[in-house]
Formats: sequence, C-alpha cells, structure tokens
Amino acid sequence: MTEHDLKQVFFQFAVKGDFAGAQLLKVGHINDTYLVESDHNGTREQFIFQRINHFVFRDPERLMANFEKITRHIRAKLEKTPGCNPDRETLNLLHARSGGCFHVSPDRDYWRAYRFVGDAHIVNVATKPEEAFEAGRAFGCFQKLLSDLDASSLHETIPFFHDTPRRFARFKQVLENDTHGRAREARDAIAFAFEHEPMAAVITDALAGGRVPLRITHNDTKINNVLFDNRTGKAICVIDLDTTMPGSSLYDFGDMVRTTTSFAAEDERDLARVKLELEMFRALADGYLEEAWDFLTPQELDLLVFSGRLITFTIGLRFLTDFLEGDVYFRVHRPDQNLDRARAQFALVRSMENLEKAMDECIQTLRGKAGRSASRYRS
Ligand code: ADP
Ligand code: GN1
Ligand code: MG
Repeated sequence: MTEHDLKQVFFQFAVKGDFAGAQLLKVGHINDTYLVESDHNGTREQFIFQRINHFVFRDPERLMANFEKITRHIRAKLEKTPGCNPDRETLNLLHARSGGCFHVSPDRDYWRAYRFVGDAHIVNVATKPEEAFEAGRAFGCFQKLLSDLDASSLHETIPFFHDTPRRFARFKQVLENDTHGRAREARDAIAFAFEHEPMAAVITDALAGGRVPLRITHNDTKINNVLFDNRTGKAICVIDLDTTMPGSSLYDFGDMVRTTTSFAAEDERDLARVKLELEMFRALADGYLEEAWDFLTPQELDLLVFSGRLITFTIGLRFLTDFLEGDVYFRVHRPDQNLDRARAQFALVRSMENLEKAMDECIQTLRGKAGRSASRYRS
C-alpha cells in the first residue's frame, strides 16, 4: 500500500482538510491498520483507517452492519450516562462520502475509518495486576452494554468461530494432507493436541444443550484490544469489533485469561517463561466479575476456570493448523512463528492444568464476596 493509494482512500471519507501522512500499525494478525493524519488549515487530526481482510471476513458489508449497530447501541447508552465520554469510550466510525460507513476501492477492498482515541495506549503483554483487572472490567462492561441488544439482529461474521470440535476436525484434515511437509517439525505440538481432544466439546455441548446461554460477545478479547488511558491507566475503550456476534461469555473470559495472566508474549520461545500467574488471574477475574456478576449464571461461573484452558487450547490449535497449512491465515513476521505461537499456547494450557485447584479457589473466594458494586452504565 503506497501513500498515494492511502490518500485516495482518505478522500473517500468525510474528513475536513488534506491528507498529511500515514503510518502502518503492526499489532493485529488479520486486518491492515493505519494511523492517518489530516491537516485542516494547520490543525492536525488523527484517524484510524482499516482495510478489512476479506479472506477472513467473507461478507464485509454484513460485518459493517454489525459494527454500526453495536457502536450505535453503546454510544446511546454512554450519552445517557453522566461522566461518560462517548467520543473516547467507544469506536466512532467516520461516514464515507458515498454514504454509509465504509468504502469499497476499485480493486474491491473494503475500508473503514474511525476517530483516533488519543492519550491512550495498548498493552501487548500484561505486567501488572491492575492491567488484568482493567481488561477484565472493560470486557465485562462491554458484554453488559450489549446484553439488551437482540442477538438475532447480528450476523455471524465468521461462522463456527469458536467451535473447538470443528477446529479440531479441520486440524486433523490439514495434518493428513501435510501439504507443506511440516508435520515432522511439529510432532510435540501435534501430540499435545491429540492428548487434549477429549475436552474440545465441553462449551459447544453446553451451549447446544441450553446449559449456558448464547449472548452477544466480543470473541477476540485479547488484552491488546483494549485502549488504556495514559493518565489514569484505566481501560477506556474496547476495540476490534469484527467478531462481536452471538457467542459464549466463557470463550470471552477464557481469551482474557489466555492474554492477561502470563508475562510471556504470545509467541514466546522460552517455554519456561510461559506460565499462569495466579495474582494476575485473581485480578482479571475480580475486574470481570465486577461487571459480569449481575448477569452470569451459576453454570457459567462454574466453567470460568475451564474456559481459560479451552480457548488457549483452541487458539493454539488454530496456530498449529495454520503452520501446517503454510501460514495462510495469521500474519507472520518470521519463519516458524505460528509453530512458536502454538507451542506457547500449549505450554500455557499445561500451566493452567497444574494450577487448576488454586484457580478454582480464587473464583470461589470471589463468588463469596458480597455487595459487588453496581455498574455505572444505564441500560
Ligand atoms: P486488528 O484486527 O488488526 O487487531 P485493531 O482494530 O485491534 O486491529 O487495531 C489495531 C491497532 O490500532 C490497535 O492495537 C490500536 O493500537 C490501534 N487502534 C485501533 N483503533 C484505534 C482507535 N480508535 N484509537 C486509537 N488507536 C486505535
Ligand atoms: C486474531 O485480529 P487479532 O490479531 O486481534 C484472531 C483471533 C485470535 C488472535 C490470536 C478474526 O486476532 O481469533 O485469537 O488473532 N482473529 C480472527 O492472537 O481470526
Ligand atoms: Mg486487535
């Protein structure tokens, strides 16, 4: 993508002034995200421009319909709540000059843009319990804000996204074909995957059997999908809403556990460093339950600890499948990165297995904590 191309996209959105430069942000594994600056008579303003990956998201128009519905719903609530700032606490889409909130380029790429939330930062690897607490609180609050939106009004942007048994079936198929001859190198991870197959269906079965409810969930609750205020350190805005659709609160909580409780990076090669820190887990669960306590059922609460193991296993399995398939889905920055990511996820699952009892005790203690504060958001 050249500056010239980006400038063409820039003029498709209702922004005052001229294009003044852009920078590629290399955080996520899927979309292409640019920080774009405008200049309006000497006043500079920043925006986020994103090209939607339509290999991953097959129907970007429906995806954008979800996006608008979700952000409009959240914004309306923030506007009614004293002390909230709707310009910073949710994503605000820019209008496209052709109408609607996205632009389709001549080569059929889908683009969207939103206001940049300034004086904020992301956290890629949590290092302090306060960050875990804040991430948990932010995603709990996000689920709560969407709890009264009709789930059937949202499209499934990726069907069967967190369906672990289907992910497993796909893994087996890719392994059988081994088109890139990579299975030998990944023997350890493949053995781990087969050893854990029996747990794959626990949450999908609970959903299908009506034992846990279908809710509107974020489905990509990595800690780096939260913006933190530079001044207060508090979580202010949940971002990356492409997979917000009907799902289970458990996969959301589990992915928070995966990404906030270890001091190691997602692709850490020194597996001795990959372990769950109980203090981080306690803080995360405390923050999440502060918001989610009101709506979670006892059955969901019972599965919170398990959910961390299951989604960490599932994401590890997806990294492993992509490695075997030749790195076609997750962006990689070096050879074997997807295998390293898979191994790190599996090491984290092991650590969670070893700490299951202590994690259970944390949740039991939090369940016993009386008088949780009510959310400040109005429904
Ligand atoms: P991806 O799907 O690739 O993970 P994200 O939507 O998470 O893309 O955005 C990538 C990065 O862009 C974020 O980690 C964050 O640093 C930055 N970003 C996205 N939206 C905003 C925003 N509205 N304000 C400030 N920064 C943002
Ligand atoms: C992808 O877009 P990003 O980087 O936040 C992926 C998630 C994985 C995550 C693993 C649409 O998320 O499902 O959990 O990588 N998103 C999609 O880091 O597949
Ligand atoms: Mg992201």
